[in-house]
Amino acid sequence: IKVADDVLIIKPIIRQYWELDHENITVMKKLGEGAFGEVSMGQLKNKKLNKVYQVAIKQAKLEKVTKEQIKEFMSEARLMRQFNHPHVVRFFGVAAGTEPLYMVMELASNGALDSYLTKNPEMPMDKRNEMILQAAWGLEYLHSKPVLHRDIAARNCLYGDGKVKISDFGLTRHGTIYQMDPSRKVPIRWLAIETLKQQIYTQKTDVWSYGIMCWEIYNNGVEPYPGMTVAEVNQQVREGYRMQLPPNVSPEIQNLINIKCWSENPNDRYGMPEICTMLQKFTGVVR
Ligand code: ACK
Repeated sequence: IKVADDVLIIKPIIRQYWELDHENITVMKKLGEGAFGEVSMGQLKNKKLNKVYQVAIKQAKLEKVTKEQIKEFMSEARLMRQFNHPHVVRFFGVAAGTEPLYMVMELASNGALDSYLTKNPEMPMDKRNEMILQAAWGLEYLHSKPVLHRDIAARNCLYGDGKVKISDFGLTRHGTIYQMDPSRKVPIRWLAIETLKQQIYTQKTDVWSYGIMCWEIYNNGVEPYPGMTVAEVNQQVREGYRMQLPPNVSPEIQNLINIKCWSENPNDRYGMPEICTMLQKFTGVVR
């Protein structure tokens, strides 16, 4: 196999305990295209425990991806292996002994949250409220690690067994503050005002994006700021423009999103623990 200088990046992880063998992984049906290549459903065998898991498998083909992308794939794997939470997608490991690289994770029966929302427009309000609470639990957990997700959006969550699960940790970083290279492509519609202005990421910018994702959940997965171009969003959010939620969303939740997620001053926003507390009280749903 031609691996050229990428070998240097792959070698150190081969001896890790979370390395899986290709022979224990069966790729079955293709689910879609991810950032690094195909995502498929399949099976993972654990020979010691004599168990077979239904899993999702992300593939990365070395000849098709850049070194930078392989690094991202590996850093995603490295981060994910420390997570253990019902609302964060479970990570089984990486098979990196040969090509293509496999990242193996929990299979979410309903796939990506944005497409689930699009396909199920008749969903009752109670279920939407519970979804935003579940996502809040997942993000609260990540912030407790502490990591910043930096790309909270319905497209980066999964839905399965009645649970929202935060996924796609490609941009996730350890710590509580992160300054990004201004030349990188970013999801403008999900960004907080201070990220638009200064490329700064904090727990409070994740909270803003979480608010945008709540908006998606109440709007059947429609793209945020409908009818506006990215340039218009960038300018108008800086000038104070905020989206409206549908009128049937309860005033408490309207307030939570408008004030506690989208205030211009990050100090006026809630942290994830406060959001969880508020939503638990409001919905009466407990952990
Ligand atoms: O909406 P989908 O079927 O759900 O289309 C996308 C596709 O792969 C490309 O990302 C699906 N997908 C990704 N990860 C998982 C997973 N862990 N479980 C189930 N489906 C997944 C996603």
